[in-house]
Amino acid sequence: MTQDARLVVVSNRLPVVLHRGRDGWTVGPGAGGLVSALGPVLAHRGGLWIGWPGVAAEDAGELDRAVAETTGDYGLATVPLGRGEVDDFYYGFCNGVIWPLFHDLLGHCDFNPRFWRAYLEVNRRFARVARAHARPDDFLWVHDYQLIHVAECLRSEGDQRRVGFFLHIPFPPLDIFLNLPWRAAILRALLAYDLIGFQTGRDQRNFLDCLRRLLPDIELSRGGGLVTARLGGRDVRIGTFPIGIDYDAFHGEAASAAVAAREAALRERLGDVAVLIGVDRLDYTKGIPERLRAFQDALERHAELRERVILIQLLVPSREGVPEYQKLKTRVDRLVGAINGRFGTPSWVPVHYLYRAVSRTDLLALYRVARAALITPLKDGMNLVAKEYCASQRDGVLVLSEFAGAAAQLRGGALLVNPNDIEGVADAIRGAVHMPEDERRARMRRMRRRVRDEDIFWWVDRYLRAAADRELADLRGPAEYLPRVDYPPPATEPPSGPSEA
Ligand code: GDG
Repeated sequence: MTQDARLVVVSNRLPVVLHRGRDGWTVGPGAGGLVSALGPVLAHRGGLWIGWPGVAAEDAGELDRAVAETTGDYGLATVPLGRGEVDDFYYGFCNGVIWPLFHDLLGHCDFNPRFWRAYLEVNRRFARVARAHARPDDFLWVHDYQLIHVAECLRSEGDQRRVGFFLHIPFPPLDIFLNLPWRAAILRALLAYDLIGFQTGRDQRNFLDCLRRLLPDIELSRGGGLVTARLGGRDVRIGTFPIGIDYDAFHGEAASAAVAAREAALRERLGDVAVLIGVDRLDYTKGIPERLRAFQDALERHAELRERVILIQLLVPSREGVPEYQKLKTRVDRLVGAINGRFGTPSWVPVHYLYRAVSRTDLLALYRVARAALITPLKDGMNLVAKEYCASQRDGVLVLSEFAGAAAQLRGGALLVNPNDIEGVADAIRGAVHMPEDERRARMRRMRRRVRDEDIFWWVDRYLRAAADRELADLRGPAEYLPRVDYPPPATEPPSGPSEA
């Protein structure tokens, strides 16, 4: 790829907001970090974004034409999906197989062979649309677990253009990966790319481990921050590219008058309490019940927190048609009710629970008002909320799961917790509430610097430089985060469980 090759982005969803009016569809530009980072690159080099518009083909009507005619800085092309495909490909394989498996949650997987066939068929369709629209010297950048097979589909048609892949979610360890009935096909499909990007050193290590153990003939070599895998005469480069946010946009908007007004109104209504926030899509990977149990334990064991703290838990509805997600919602509803019933008083409700999306202004006001953000996923590719909180705050505390990709970059300032350790998270909540202001500021300053320096534009630039074989020497990503185990234990460490004697 030359440095100025046209860029074609391929992702499951197109970055558009759709509205169906009486006169048909109106299509507006989408918001979000990926769009704001890739938009200027696409506009500058000329480019195209290919994806599913988010409406089943049977309901789409004139949608494809409306999307194609949308004039922006770059082109859009749609991949139509029928209702059955949305069920089997999107809900079935993507969200019922790869999503849980890659988050180490084997018990949530439904390895239905029909889902696999739909996955292959839809990936083939994405590849066909890409071939129809892309020029031979374009660079194709395929995003995420929904589209692992696109490069292989292209190769099977004799297409040798350069294609890169970025995995937004974690890559699982070998023993988990081996459970996948289609493990060999998935591994081979990944090796059809020219560059594979992971969020963290952990994910890259897991992937390389799978390659080493399952493909003994593979040759791996390191250089300039990347690993090159050589197999069957092909080279595939592999690297760690932690995704960032549009720091300036968040930082600037968080300081705006509109957000300040919302924050002041919120503060006045909430009174003199320390506000903790949780902001998540409703998903079983996000550790929401575990977090609520930790909050409950904090109120139980640290009675001084009662009537002094509240938790505002924002849950954005997601994959609502899936029974798994409905069950989770019921569990969360019950836990919230139990905590409020057990600890609430006529003048104090411990958990404020919102089950909907809020506006960006309201989200930023929440970030601003919060003494601490509780970000405790069981596993997460990165977790952008952690970074957005840092960009919006001056003296808040970030309680962050060791298993969020963001831990590798934010370990210098966050209170890192194991989300399964209910008492440990409860103690971190207490620590956050009692932390002196100068320590809070110092920790937040360290994290903010990192989020600012390693923002979404840094991410795009590093990936595209790696794709163009340029200046690899400074490409090294953040070191993998692993908790430390002291041996022998320091004299002050309390025993962690009942003695076995
Ligand atoms: C995948 C990976 C990886 C949330 N509530 C509202 C709202 N949000 C926005 C946040 C944030 C985004 O949604 C959530 O991003 P995450 O990174 O936390 O999570 P996933 O959706 O699971 O994303 C993840 C990511 O891809 C990027 O690579 O970090 O690990 O799972 O931006 O701000 N936005 C508004 N209202 C809400 O109520 N406006």
